[in-house]
Amino acid sequence: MVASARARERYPGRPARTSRQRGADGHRTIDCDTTTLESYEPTVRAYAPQHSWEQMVTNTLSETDPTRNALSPADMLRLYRSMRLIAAVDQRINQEVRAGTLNAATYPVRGLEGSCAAVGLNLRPVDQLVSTYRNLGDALAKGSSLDALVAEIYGRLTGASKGKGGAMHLQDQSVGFVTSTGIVGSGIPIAVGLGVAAQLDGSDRVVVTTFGDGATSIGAFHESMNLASLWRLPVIFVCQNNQWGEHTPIAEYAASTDLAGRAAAYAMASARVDGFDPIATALEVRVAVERARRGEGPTFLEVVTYRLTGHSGVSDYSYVPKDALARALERDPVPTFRRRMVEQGVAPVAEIEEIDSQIAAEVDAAFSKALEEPFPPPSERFTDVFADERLVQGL
Ligand SMILES: Cc1ncc(C[n+]2csc(CCOP(=O)(O)OP(=O)(O)O)c2C)c(N)n1
Ligand SMILES: [Mg+2]
Repeated sequence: MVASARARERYPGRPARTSRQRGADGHRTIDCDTTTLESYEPTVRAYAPQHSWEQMVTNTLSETDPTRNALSPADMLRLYRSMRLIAAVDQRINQEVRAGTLNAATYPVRGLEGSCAAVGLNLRPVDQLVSTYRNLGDALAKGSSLDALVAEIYGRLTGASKGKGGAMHLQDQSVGFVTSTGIVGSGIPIAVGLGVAAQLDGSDRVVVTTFGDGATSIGAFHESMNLASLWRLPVIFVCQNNQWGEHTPIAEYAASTDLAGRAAAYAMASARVDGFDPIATALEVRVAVERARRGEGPTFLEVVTYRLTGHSGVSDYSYVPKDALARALERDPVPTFRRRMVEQGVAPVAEIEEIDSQIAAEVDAAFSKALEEPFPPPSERFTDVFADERLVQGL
């Protein structure tokens, strides 16, 4: 059996790409299936290489896209609720860290609330999400249990990982929030592996991986993009471009700041979208999810935002130019979206206020409860650490 036929038998869900034949002159030629190739056309939708984040944001598709308000009021309220929850938990964590009452490695998500909520809005529990250390918004938007998440951050036994993962390694398998990783770019190949599994299962699960702008300069990013496009995997690469990799601005570490454009090298569909606009982002994510579910392969989304805080915990960020930060803060996603919903009459102000106070109460309750929970006992120290526990027990 020739290799391509064998591959098709083993991986029935994978679309055929090319078959190789010997040409009349004895050289190898490639016989392409043109219908397949047509749908491989990269569709980089809206980008222009820019170095200023404001230019990047204002040049996005969302500014001109006639569908930019095409979300139902119910979906807008779901988006707002999710954003508000993310912001409330993020603020509370920062407050506790600053007060010295929470000792954990935390990474603020202020500025990312809309883009995280936009991803969550379009995924089902069976769909999977792989995140980074900056994982709080992803975890909550994917539907992680608030109590289990807060208990995990405090290292308690009732945490989603029995207190052994902590803030940096949040996960909640019950809602498809598969894992978070601390090594820049390392979640990306994990998501591609999950995409292979979804394809081999013949399921319509989609996998989303989120990562920072810095991760696009990591080798694993490029290997993953190539394989995902080659095998047309149901994976969506969501790059949260906050313009900074730790203390270094993007233009100082990336030869090209045109991140969406990188997808073209792998013949992958891509779009750049204003991440401070949750509606525009949700619509782009929706297109990508629908493509993936239809078996049309991966999409790269560059979600342009700005880091509104320090890199980690409550760290100093005096190195961030004051004027750029001030302009970005004018578009702080939660208050901006709230104002927009009120102006457009999406819901009465009283209903929005009710959401705000409900969330404040839920967050208070989760933080109080976590402090009452026990720490894991010493007998738990080796469980769930290795697949084969005999390795650590010396058996
Ligand atoms: C492979 C690797 N190199 C360096 C680090 C240290 N480090 C942690 S976060 C970070 C910045 C990454 O920036 P980006 O990918 O843009 O994500 P952001 O923190 O801005 O969300 C770096 C360099 C790491 N964790 N892993
Ligand atoms: Mg970054």
